[in-house]
Amino acid sequence: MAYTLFYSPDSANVVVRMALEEIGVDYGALEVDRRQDAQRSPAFLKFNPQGLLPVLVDPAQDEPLFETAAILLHLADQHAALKPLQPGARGRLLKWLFYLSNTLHADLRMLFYTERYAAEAVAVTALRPILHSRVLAHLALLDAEIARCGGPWLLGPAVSVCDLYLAACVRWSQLYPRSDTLGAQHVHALPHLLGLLKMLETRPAVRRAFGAEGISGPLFVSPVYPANASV
Ligand SMILES: N[C@@H](CCC(=O)N[C@@H](CS)C(=O)NCC(=O)O)C(=O)O
Repeated sequence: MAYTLFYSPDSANVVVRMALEEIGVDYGALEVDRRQDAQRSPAFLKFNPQGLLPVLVDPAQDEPLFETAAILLHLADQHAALKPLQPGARGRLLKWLFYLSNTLHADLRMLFYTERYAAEAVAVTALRPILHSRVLAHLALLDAEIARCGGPWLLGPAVSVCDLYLAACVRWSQLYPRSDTLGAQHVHALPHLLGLLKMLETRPAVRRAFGAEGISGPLFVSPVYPANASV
């Protein structure tokens, strides 16, 4: 039986969708309307009590999966795809996947939803530049890692789930929050990361994944807002 992906256009589900398209596995997709706050509806909270996207239902699992990195790792393991296959590289896959999830994505979430972390407007304004510097430092570290391991991908010669996650984070950093984004010049200053993003952007599976969410044009460097964006 096929997977079901719960999604909202350009939300973290697009990372999972890239993985599903790259693997070439059959899946269905159900939209959760964030404009109506449907991610907080009792019906959706049964799938993810955090009220966050993405959720992936795998009929072979006893519960729906949430957390982007967990879903990516599950898919990579199930299909022996989008990960280095040599046992000695397992640690590298895990450490960078967790880094993307609990450091880069977590700081981006603070940027996107700063008012949830700081009660007063003045604190929100003060926090944003700190978060911008943190995100830029993370991207610089990732750029250095691509160079260190010989590239062109984050884990070396083969594309992995980490590249999909990283590229989406770079995309969102240039789009959200709409009032205060990182400019594309920061990405242009990181040549190894830039090369990775440009390569990923041309992959048919990646374009299919974004296309399925109504997103076209440049995806990872100077991206444009999707007409159907929910945020
Ligand atoms: N830690 C979660 C974060 C997911 C997340 O931030 N999802 C956002 C969309 S990109 C969301 O559902 N936001 C709705 C909300 O916060 O109300 C993961 O890795 O899946």
